[in-house]
Amino acid sequence: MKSTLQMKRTVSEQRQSFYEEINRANLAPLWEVLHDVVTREPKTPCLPYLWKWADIWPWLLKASDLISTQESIRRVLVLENPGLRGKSSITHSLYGGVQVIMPGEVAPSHRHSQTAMRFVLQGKGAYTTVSGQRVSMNVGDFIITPSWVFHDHGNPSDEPVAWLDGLDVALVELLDAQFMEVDSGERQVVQHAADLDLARFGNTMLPVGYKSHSRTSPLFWYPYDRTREALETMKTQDDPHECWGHKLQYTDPSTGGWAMPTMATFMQLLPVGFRGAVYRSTDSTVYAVVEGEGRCHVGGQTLAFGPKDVFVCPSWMPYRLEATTETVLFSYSDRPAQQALDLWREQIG
Ligand code: 1HN
Repeated sequence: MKSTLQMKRTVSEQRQSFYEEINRANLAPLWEVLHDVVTREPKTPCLPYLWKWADIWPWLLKASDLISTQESIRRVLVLENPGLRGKSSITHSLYGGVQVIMPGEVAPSHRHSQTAMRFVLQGKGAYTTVSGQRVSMNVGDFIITPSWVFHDHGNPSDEPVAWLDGLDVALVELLDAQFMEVDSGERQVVQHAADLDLARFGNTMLPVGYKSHSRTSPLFWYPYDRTREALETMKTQDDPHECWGHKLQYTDPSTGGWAMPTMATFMQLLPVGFRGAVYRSTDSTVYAVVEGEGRCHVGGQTLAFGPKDVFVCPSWMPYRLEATTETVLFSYSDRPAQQALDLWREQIG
């Protein structure tokens, strides 16, 4: 007679050898991993983190001594989430990096299936040409580079210009839908300046007969002065939301929907002394500080932020925002992709 222990061992040994047998045929038992595959709540590798501009900026200048834009194609320091090292990701689905372009440099034209957005952190007078449209890049401007559209950047000014790049890199990789092409020339021929599209689409009106050809906004340039003015008016006449203060989302003016199909972008103002209530949502969010100083309490950490700092709040992790001085925050996340798939959730308070 075998003891119960021996029988148990036998069963577990039998299972183990069964697993090895089916493993050779690329089969695996779901029951061993079910609890990891379907979790009660999001289990993201993304960690909360803050990058201080005071650290990043000297390293960007050092990078500029070590490599040109010509050689690097894009001189960028990737903001790698500490929970996702080596994956070029700031959140599980999105990329974040800080790009600097020195006076006189040109970042050559190319296109890719990844959608990109730029948020200008430092300097003025650089430009990005998006689909033949020359967009000027000044602090606080939000700029869209749609999927599969040629773009080159240049800096004819006499100061370095730096911006935050956000792309849906990991999301596109997950879907195995990556394509990339180098343009025939270094720079595109400029067809028109971005103020034409701002006139066409940026005044709560549309050109008569306009028909959309993509899921990305026809407006590529959202200059900061307009966004700031809107928040200023809201601040004086509206009560701030308990979690996010005064917050606007960037839209495609022809649909009222998100400006990009995969990434949401926002700008919010936290009044001086604001102490936000707890909030969480399933879209891990990247914040860039435009103005002001404050704190983000997230995952047992206090992220003390100031101008040009970048920080991350992971999916479903409760966080709250506080502003010592009046604060303006830009942010982006994969919310439109989650909503398109009926996945997005939030919890307020
Ligand atoms: C890219 O094309 C740019 O065009 C910046 O400025 C960052 C990161 C990953 C893949 C492509 C750019 C990028 C990128």
